[in-house]
Amino acid sequence: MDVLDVLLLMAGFEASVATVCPVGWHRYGKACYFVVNEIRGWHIAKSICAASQASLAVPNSLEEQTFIWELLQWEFYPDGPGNGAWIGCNDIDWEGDWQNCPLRGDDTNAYQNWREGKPDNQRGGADCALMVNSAGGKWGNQLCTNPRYATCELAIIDYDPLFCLQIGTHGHIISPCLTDNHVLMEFDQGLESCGMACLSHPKCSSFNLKDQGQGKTVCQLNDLTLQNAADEDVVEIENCYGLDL
Ligand SMILES: [Ca+2]
Ligand SMILES: [Ca+2]
Repeated sequence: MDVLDVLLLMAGFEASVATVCPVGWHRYGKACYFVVNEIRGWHIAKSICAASQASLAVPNSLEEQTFIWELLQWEFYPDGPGNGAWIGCNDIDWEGDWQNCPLRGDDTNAYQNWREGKPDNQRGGADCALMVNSAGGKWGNQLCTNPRYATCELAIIDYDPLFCLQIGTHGHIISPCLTDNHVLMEFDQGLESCGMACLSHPKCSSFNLKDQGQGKTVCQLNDLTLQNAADEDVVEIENCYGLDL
């Protein structure tokens, strides 16, 4: 066989399921985001997120801020999220002690995006932060009871995927590829990026890496799972399952 066929499977299918975003959520980096498309007070919005084991989103970088803001723009195209969308920053417990976000002027280098003059303590209790539509997403603070949209953030379990590679006595990887009719997509990628692509694809449960020669590999993402395989094809190697086709 001049084509090196490799079968790679993530360790534990349940673990890999937990690392993809639920339907309707949007992946960015190591988190999934969901727009609460109804106007609610900050505490209710927080509990809506909590119902999905998520928290109100906290932008921790310019890139994350931009992603969340563009998601809101997309969700509420073309006018944006009305009077704004709650984020997780608040000084509910102690006036001026902003949880999850630094206070304006904080010198820790933690990301902040307060609009001019914010946060303040207008009307004696503007304890919850939001992305302000009219300020291009910069943060303001308002009464927590104000009805606003919101964005939830769900961290993805961060683990190093473990791959099963069956190595023959000659040192080559000998596992055969999965059947072609389970391929979701294919593209040129190396081992690590192919595995990461599979992790971030909601339907990917396994992948092939085909050696095309001259150092080139093709990555195929598959939707084949153990449920699709005949019992006699499944092999278990320590913590990993593979398909012995
Ligand atoms: Ca965040
Ligand atoms: Ca306050």
